[in-house]
Amino acid sequence: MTEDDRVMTSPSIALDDVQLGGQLLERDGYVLIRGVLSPDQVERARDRCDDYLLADADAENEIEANALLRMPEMDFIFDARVLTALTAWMGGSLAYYPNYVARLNRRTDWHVDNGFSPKFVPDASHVYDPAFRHVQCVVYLQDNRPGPGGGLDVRPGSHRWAATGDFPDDDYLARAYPRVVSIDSKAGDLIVFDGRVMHRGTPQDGSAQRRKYGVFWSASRDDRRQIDRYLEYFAARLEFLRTRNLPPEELQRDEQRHRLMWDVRFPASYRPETVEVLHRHAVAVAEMADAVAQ
Ligand SMILES: O=C(O)CCC(=O)C(=O)O
Repeated sequence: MTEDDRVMTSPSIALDDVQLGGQLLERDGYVLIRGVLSPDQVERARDRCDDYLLADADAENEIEANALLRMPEMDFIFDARVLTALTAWMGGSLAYYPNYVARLNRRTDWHVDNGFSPKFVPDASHVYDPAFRHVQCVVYLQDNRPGPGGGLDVRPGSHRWAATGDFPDDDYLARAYPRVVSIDSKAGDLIVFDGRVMHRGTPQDGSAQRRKYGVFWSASRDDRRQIDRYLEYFAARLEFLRTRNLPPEELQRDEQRHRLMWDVRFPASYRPETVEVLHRHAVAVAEMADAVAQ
């Protein structure tokens, strides 16, 4: 199968189809949840991004966590229905992380997120653990379409490299999981994917009418070892970045974002409404300081 054979479709659920969502997440390594934001919420979130992010339509830029957490337009991250679904999918408990970020023009090629790859994590035993539950969440604020792009491509089932004890080498994964799905997301849908799944930003041919925005956050089960490994990865992230020969502006942007993650504190950095809903749903809120406090 070639890249041109990729399919632009995916099973999707409504936010209250929690049971089906869990089955799809386990089987495919991702799930598409329709309409988590209303069209009006999408426009308000886009307006906020327009105000905050660079006017240059081609540049890459981001809103770091502390700023994002102050924006009521981003409250969908803490929607009670989202917390309920994530808690079920994580096996009955939930932890959130300080890496909230809104991105303009993030464009990635095929990869497994470094935070879950034994290539980048010194102790990766937890990603092979059958009880591993860690997902990345993203809401794109435009439709995903072949050509203009605007969303995410995945290789369904590719999170299973861990179940077979494999090492997620990129070439190996592309061969072992040749089927490519370009997730048919609309603006305001939520995509939840297993941290180990191979994915990329949908390629863009430059014909997009709207700036590309995505709002990203991370969630896992509330488990000390899993939380610590991910925080340790972030603490060591700058070292990883330096070994990847990134252009200086990209390095600086990522360095700044990771430095600022240390300032995300609970409850001080969160809006009072958010603190209340996180308490009500018993969400464990991980902080970078926990990474060094042991
Ligand atoms: O390019 C995108 O939209 C996806 C972002 C992504 O995969 C990443 O930041 O790891």
